[in-house]
Amino acid sequence: MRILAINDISCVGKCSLTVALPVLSACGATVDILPTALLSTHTGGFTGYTFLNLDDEMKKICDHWETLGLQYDVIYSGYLGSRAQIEFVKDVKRRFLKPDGIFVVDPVLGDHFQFYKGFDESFAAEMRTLCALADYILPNDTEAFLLTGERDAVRALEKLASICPHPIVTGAETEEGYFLCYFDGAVKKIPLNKVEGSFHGAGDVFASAFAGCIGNGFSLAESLGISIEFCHRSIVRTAEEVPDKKYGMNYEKELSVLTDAFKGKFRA
Ligand code: PXL
Repeated sequence: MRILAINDISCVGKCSLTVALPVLSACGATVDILPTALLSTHTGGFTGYTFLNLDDEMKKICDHWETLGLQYDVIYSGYLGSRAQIEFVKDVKRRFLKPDGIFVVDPVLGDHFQFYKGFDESFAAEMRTLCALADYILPNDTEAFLLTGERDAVRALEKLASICPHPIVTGAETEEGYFLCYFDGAVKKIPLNKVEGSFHGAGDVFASAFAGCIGNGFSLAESLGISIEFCHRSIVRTAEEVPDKKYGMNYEKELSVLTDAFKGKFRA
């Protein structure tokens, strides 16, 4: 299974491509990368970080790839550095996704009901147009709100289901409890064990595992089950081991959740 991960390289802080590469490799995938930006750290909690937008380089990289005839089973996009990049990713999907390939979009916009630095309403509106081309989207509760204007995660999910067949809202807090909700012909809910605290990079850990599972032929419910288990164990470990959560998740020693799940299951 060959997957293209489109995301930034944050050199420190364990998110985006530095997470996608090892996690997808543990899922047995051949992972190619299209970096969107190069940062000294991610933008969540660090100050003074460097940011190099790779808009022009992405175009050159893709023009070269076209001469190689590359085609992907899965394209998984995450952090995009500009509105122009969102447009470009639509083009990448058209050029490089196999006709029966799967397009997974993590619409990275924000957390704690706020935009990440550099993003705004017009960026969210553009991101919605990318979500409309996806088979699966994985917003957190904040992103579901920023995409739909609905604070209630289930109502947001219902709105998202009108633009994408399989929206998945990764953390919904209601009076009923804490759960992941997803749409698969109808709204479905999976209860989650909440660990107190904020875990930077959890969305990337989860989305990378999900893309690896769904691309390898696991069902939607199976893919969610495996990714939730992997992400939850990584969060528990991070809560115990990482004093400063902006340095990201200690997911590495939990990769066996994925390698075990994938025993005998790898697509060529
Ligand atoms: O994990 C999401 C993410 C990805 N990439 C960059 C970020 C963030 C969240 O802060 O800053 C650069």
